[in-house]
Amino acid sequence: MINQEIAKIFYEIADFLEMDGIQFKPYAYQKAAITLETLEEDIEKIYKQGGRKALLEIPGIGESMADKIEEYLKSGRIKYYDSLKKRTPINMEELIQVEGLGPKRAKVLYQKLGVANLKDLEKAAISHKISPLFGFGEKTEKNILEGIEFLKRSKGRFLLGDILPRVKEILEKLKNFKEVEEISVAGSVRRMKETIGDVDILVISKNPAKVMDFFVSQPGVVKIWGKGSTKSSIRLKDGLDMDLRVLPKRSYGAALQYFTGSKDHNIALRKIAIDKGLKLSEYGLFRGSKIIAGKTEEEIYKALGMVWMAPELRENQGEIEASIKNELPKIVGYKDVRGDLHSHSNWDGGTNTLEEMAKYAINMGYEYLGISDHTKFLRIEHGLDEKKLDQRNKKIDELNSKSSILNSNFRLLKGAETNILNDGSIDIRDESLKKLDYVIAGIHSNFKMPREKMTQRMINAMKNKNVDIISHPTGRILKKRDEYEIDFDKILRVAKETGTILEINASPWRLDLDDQNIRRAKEAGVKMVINTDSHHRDQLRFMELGIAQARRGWAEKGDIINCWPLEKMLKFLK
Ligand code: DGT
Ligand code: CA
Ligand code: CA
Repeated sequence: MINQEIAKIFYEIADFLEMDGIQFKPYAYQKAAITLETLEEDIEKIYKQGGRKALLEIPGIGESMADKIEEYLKSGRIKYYDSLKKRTPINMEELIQVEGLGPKRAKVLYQKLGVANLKDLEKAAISHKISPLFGFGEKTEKNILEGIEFLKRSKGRFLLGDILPRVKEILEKLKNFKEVEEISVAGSVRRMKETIGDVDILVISKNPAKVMDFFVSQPGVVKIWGKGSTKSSIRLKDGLDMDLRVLPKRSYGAALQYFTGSKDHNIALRKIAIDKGLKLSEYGLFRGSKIIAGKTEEEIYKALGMVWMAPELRENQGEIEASIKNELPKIVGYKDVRGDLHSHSNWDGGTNTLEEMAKYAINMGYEYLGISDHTKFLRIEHGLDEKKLDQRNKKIDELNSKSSILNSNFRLLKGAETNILNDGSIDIRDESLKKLDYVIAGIHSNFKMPREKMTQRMINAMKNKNVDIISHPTGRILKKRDEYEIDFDKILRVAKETGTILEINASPWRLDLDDQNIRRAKEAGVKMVINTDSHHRDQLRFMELGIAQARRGWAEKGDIINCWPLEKMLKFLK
């Protein structure tokens, strides 16, 4: 989508400006980029229908941003960006992906060593040219090398959050194509895995050739790996591959089961079939040459002595055994979440007002929305001090009391996302925290502490009577930063003791806790909350990604406090 293209350029402009030490302006570009990235509607369509005026009506888009969007829609380029890029011709996007390397450091490396891309950077680090530079040192050089290694490991995989909207779009298009009778996504996308290698799509059609023609002629296709009557593969502009298979009706369920995977799940399933004297393949379940199941997934699992299970569970992590014993968990459903406890308003530099956030949440069918603005340690993000927090609370009370503004069955909750300082203390006074409906605490600095210190830091925070929730508990950033070193078992024990809730952060860049840790938390009897960490109202839609991870971690409604009735949840938080 063109929204994404422009957002990407805005992010880069922000980085170039930050590189030159320019204040505030980068932030405006980042904000506009987030807005574009999360906008539901196509910006080109908005512009065509409402012109420049419609652009200016979008929150976060001012005159200068509207100019640039207009320019890009008309000419396919933004001259301002071109001029910045010409002055410092480096691959900024690639370089700052490396953890610990920001735009300012990238500039130094370019000026001193001519580092323009990731390859140059790796060469410079390996030959120890970076450590002697002023402000860098051996530790930084080592961190850069580690960062590059991390990037290499996650290369070629895409974020589920980036892929899912695109998959939905193409499925919709194919569904409306008259030769398509039935369609489903399979593979890791159907299992809602946090990162995706390629997209697998299955179709029933009597006219495969027409479907294939339609598929390979999608906009954005840069390469056709193969085109046949049963399978075609394409590559899209940004390197994402999609496979499409056309199948006969009688084996659609078998194919769906097979291509949903995971591979490990399939291998275990095939063994069970063999033990029963059967043969399982993507064409069906066979006894000798006779097909005994294949039309639906349900009948295949049933014929194998099992009950059907959600794709999110299919990782061969015990789900097969549980299914045979009919002891599968009743995992949380996509509609079970009643509200979101982690969102940021414009009080702390987020994009939207309290009212705008609330209205969006009401539209999503929520009973409540928790506003958890940043507190003072994060000054760059306008973290609130005690006084400002009080003012914001007053405003929330006002909104709640006026049913003309908000729907009377809906409530805004007063929260904050506080910072856990190095010693585990919280960056804002207890008296302030006591006035809130709930308190989130998270680590936003000093990620590279030794394991024991980091564990103690978090334990100290959990022991604070006012802290209810730990946000993004392991600190990972997908494709960018590993979890910090922490004794997670110990964290779970203390969380259980203190009644602290661990967050399943649904932001597509985090998804933290991950499925494995969710499972461990559940087994330890620790309660969790699925939160989006929205800095823009449209990001409230990330909830789906968090729920998916909860499902992958076998979590049930009882494990997730924002699936509970509001009163019960608030009581638990107190
Ligand atoms: P990805 O694309 O890396 O995110 O992960 P998947 O799970 O989508 O894997 P992909 O696209 O290679 O294959 C789709 C499904 O096809 C996979 O989940 C299970 C099935 N499959 C692929 N290769 C094998 C195999 O060698 N044996 C079995 N039993 N199934 C396989
Ligand atoms: Ca795949
Ligand atoms: Ca594939």
